[in-house]
Amino acid sequence: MADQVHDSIAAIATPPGAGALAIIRVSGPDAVAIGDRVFRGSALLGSAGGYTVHHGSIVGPGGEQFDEVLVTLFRGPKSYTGEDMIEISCHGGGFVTREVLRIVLAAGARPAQPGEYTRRAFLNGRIDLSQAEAVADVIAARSRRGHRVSLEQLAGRLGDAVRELRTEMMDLCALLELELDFSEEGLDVITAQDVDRRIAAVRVRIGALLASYTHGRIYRDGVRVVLAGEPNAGKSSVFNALLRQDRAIVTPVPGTTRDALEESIVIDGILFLLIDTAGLRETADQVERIGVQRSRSAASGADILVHVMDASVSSDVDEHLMRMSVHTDEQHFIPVLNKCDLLPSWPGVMLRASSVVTAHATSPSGVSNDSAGYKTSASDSSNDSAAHMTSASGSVNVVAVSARTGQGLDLLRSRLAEVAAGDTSLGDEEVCITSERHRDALEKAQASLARASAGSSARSSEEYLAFDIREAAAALAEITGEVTTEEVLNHIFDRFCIGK
Ligand SMILES: Nc1nc2c(ncn2[C@@H]2O[C@H](COP(=O)(O)OP(=O)(O)OP(=O)(O)O)[C@@H](O)[C@H]2O)c(=O)[nH]1
Ligand SMILES: [Mg+2]
Repeated sequence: MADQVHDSIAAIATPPGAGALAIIRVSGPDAVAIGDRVFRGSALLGSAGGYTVHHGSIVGPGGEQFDEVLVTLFRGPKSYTGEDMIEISCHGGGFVTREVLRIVLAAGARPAQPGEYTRRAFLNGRIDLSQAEAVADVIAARSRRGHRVSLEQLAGRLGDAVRELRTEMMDLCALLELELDFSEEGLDVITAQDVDRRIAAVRVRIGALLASYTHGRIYRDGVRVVLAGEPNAGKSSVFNALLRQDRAIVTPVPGTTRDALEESIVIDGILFLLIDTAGLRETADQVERIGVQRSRSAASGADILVHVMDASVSSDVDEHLMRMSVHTDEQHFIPVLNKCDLLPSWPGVMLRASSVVTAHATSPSGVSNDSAGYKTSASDSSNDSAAHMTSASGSVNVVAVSARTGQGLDLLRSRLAEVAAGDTSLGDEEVCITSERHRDALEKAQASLARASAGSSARSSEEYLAFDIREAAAALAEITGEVTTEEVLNHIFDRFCIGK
C-alpha cells in the first residue's frame, strides 16, 4: 500500500443511516482539484488557504446542482493525513451521502480502505503507530476509563515513554562501542557497574509498563465477570438486577439457564462483561450438561468469578463453598449470598468463612465434567478436593444481596469495581499499555535486556552487550512503528472503520 499514497482517496466518514449531517473526506495530492471539480462556491478552493470553510453546492458531472454543502479545506502537511484534504459536510441522508461520494469518486478519487486516512497519517509521520492504534481505541471506547487510557496513548504518552527508553539504550550502546574502541588504549569510557546500573534501570521501567497491562487491558476491553453457582441460586436474577433489565429467564426450576448469556455494564467508569451461566450440577439432561460445560469454560476465562449462593438453602457460606469444592484465586473471587430477604435478619456484609480456598485460579486445563466444582481433574476428584482448600487463612468478603429486593446490589457493584481496579489503582502520571502487541514487544525487549544483564555480570565483551541492547531497542521500535512490516500495518488498520 505504501506505493499507493500518491493517489487521492475518498470515503464517507460518518456512520450509515439518516442524520442531520454527513461528512465525505477526500485526501491526497488531488484532493483540492477534485474539490473544484465537484464544488461550486464563491471562490475556487484551489486559490484558498488551509483551515478555511466554504459554502456552496455539490454539482453532478452534468453541472446539475445536487446538494448544498460546506467544504472544509486543509492544506498538507497541516492536516490529519499530512496531505491536502477536504471534508464535505452534506445533508445526512443515506442517499444524499452515497451520491456525493459517487460524484467525488467520478471526479478522480479512489474509495479509501478501512483506516487508510490514519495509515497515511502514520506513513507521513504525523503520528506514531501507537497513536494510530489509539485512534481506533478512542472510537471503540465504551467506558470512561477505557476512553482515558486510549486518549493518553493518542496524545503520544506511550510513544514518548518508549522513545525515551530507546534513546537511553542507544546511548548506552554508543558508550559500549566507544569503550571497545578505546579499551586497547587503557581508557575507561564507562565502568562495568555503570553499565549494570543503567541496564537495570531500563528493565525496571519496562517492567512497570508491562505491569500496567493488567489495568490497561481491562480498561480497554472490559472485565469478564462470570456468575456461577448451584442451580436455582439466583444467578440469572442477580445478572438481571445488575443490568437493571429482564435479560435472562428466571424460573423456580433448577436448570433454567442453559446457554451462557453475555451483557455489558459500566460501573465506576469501568466496563464489565457480565456472563450468566448454567448452574453447576451433575445432570442427565443433555442440553443442560452442555450448558454446565460452558459454565466451566466461561469460569476458567473469567477475570472475576462471582459465586452465587442461595441463603434459603443455607446461610453457611463455608458449607456452600465446600459442597461446590470451589477453587479460585481469592483476589478475583466474589462470593455472593443471595436471597437474603428470606432470612429472619439481614446478615452482616462480611461473613466469616472459616475454611476457604486460596490461590487456585480456575483454569481450562484439568477441567472435567464429573464434579460440581469449577475445577477437578483425574488426580483430584471431588472426594479429595477439600485438600485443595487452604484452611482458615482469614475471612472472605461475602456480599449479602437480594436480587428480589435489590438490597446489597450497590455493595456488589462497588465490590466489582474494587476488585477490577485491583489494589494499585492507576495513578494519573502512569503510562498504561493496553494492547497485546505492545506487551509482546516489551516482553521481547525485556528478554534481550535480561541477556544483556547476564552478559554484563559475566563481564562479556562490550560487543555482545551492545548487540543485546540493540535488539531490545529494536523490539521497542515496533511499538512506535519505527520498525514495522506491511503485515503488522495491515493487521492494525484492518480493524479500523472506513473513513478514519
Ligand atoms: N426470595 C428470593 N427469591 C429469589 C431471589 N433471587 C432469585 N430468586 C428466585 O429463585 C429462583 C431461581 O432464580 P434464577 O435467577 O432463575 O436462578 P439461577 O441460579 O439462574 O438458576 P439456574 O439458571 O436454573 O441455574 C426464581 O424463582 C427466583 O425468583 C432473591 O433474592 N430472593
Ligand atoms: Mg439461570
